[in-house]
Amino acid sequence: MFDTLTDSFTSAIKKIRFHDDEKALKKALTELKKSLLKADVHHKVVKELIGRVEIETKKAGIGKDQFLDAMRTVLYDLLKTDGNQGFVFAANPPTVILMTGLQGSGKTTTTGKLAHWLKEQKKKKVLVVAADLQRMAAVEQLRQITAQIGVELYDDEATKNPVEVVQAAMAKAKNSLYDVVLIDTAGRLAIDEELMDELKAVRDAANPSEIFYVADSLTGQDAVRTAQSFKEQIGIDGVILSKYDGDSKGGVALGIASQVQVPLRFIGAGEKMADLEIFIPDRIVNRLMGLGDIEGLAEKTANVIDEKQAKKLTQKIKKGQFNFNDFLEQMESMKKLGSMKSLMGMIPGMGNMSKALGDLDLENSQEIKQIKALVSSMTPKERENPDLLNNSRKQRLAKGAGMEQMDVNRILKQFKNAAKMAKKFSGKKGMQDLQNMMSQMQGGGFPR
Ligand SMILES: Nc1nc2c(ncn2[C@@H]2O[C@H](COP(=O)(O)OP(=O)(O)O)[C@@H](O)[C@H]2O)c(=O)[nH]1
Ligand SMILES: [Mg+2]
Repeated sequence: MFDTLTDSFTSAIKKIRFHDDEKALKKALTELKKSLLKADVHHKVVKELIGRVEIETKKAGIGKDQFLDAMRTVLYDLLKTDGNQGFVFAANPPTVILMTGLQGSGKTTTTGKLAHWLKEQKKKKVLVVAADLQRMAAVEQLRQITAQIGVELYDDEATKNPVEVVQAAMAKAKNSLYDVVLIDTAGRLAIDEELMDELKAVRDAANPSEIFYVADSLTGQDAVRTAQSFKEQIGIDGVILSKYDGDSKGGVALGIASQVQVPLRFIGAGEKMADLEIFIPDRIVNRLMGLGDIEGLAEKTANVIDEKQAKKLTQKIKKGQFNFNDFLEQMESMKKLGSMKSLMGMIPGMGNMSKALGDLDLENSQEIKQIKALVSSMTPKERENPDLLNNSRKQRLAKGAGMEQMDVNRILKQFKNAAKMAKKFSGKKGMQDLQNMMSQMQGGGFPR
């Protein structure tokens, strides 16, 4: 999901050696600056980031580890803005969220995604409220979305007054003990007084726990400006960036929180209901630096397999026991997880590969089919411990899966490396190990 940004950071990191001089630092920073600007990060944000990384690195002594540390600290400060992070439940349910934004920004879709996320990941009872009565099709769109995800909708086509709808919906939510109420509102193509007046009336009727602003990331800096106006006029507590999968360069995600001074809470990257990711600054920092996000991956997986299984899996990864049986199981569940691109970015060491594998179609990819064919012909014991495979077994497996023995060796080796890497980075010492490894690599890529 953050390919462009991650590329910018990882290639800057590679430019600095374990011990290095000011010239190298300058060179790395200049390059980082260029690529961030190219990715559409606002120039003031870039300036601030580069300046602080330079100061912090010099303070600690120029070298790869210090550079990494400085970047991590500065990025974290940049992304972490005062206010709630992720999704916060109100002390007294229901938690009421008012969804706002311009027309076409992705409010209705995002309301559906958020409802889906709350239902599947947090096991909450959610009521979605259709308070966009401006467009004829708006209620119908929400009806289809909520039916698809199996979440209840409150709508009332007898009235054109969103305030009435919201009042009735709130009464229902309280009586029927809903955990969360998500209110989808009308937008306009641009900010106007009428819209703001309607929103204020709806806001006062709903008395929301939080107001989310949905910003279309494809509109770049415009998204930042409109978010600022919404903040001034009705007050917003969080931003959700939508359409992050589009060909936007992604830079807006880096600057929006610090520019608007409101935390970025979620990112929507795709048209499917599962394509919503929670934005937690310290996890994102790791991903931006190409270090993956084991925690996020485990959570996302828990959405599809159950929580116990996900814990077991994390434990297995930590102990280096992740095997081909787990792999097959994961492949099956991953189909339900939304876009491959965002998943790959969460796997340590795989960030670089996410571009290549980004549009991989799990069901139809030749490579995955081969791996599956290969794994299916192994005995359960062999899947647990591929080291049991001797040459003649490998040869037979290759034949069975329609490949050369060379391919079998390659797949086994890749798998072993991936499992090793995952283990390494999932432990408490993971980040330290990674830094050490990167310093030793001196500009090389991750070993495959
Ligand atoms: N590719 C992509 N399309 C999105 C995303 N979010 C919303 N859309 C599309 O953007 C269009 C407008 O979305 P909608 O939710 O109706 O916007 P609203 O007017 O703010 O309610 C629809 O065609 C959605 O499918 C996203 O994250 N990725
Ligand atoms: Mg809408």
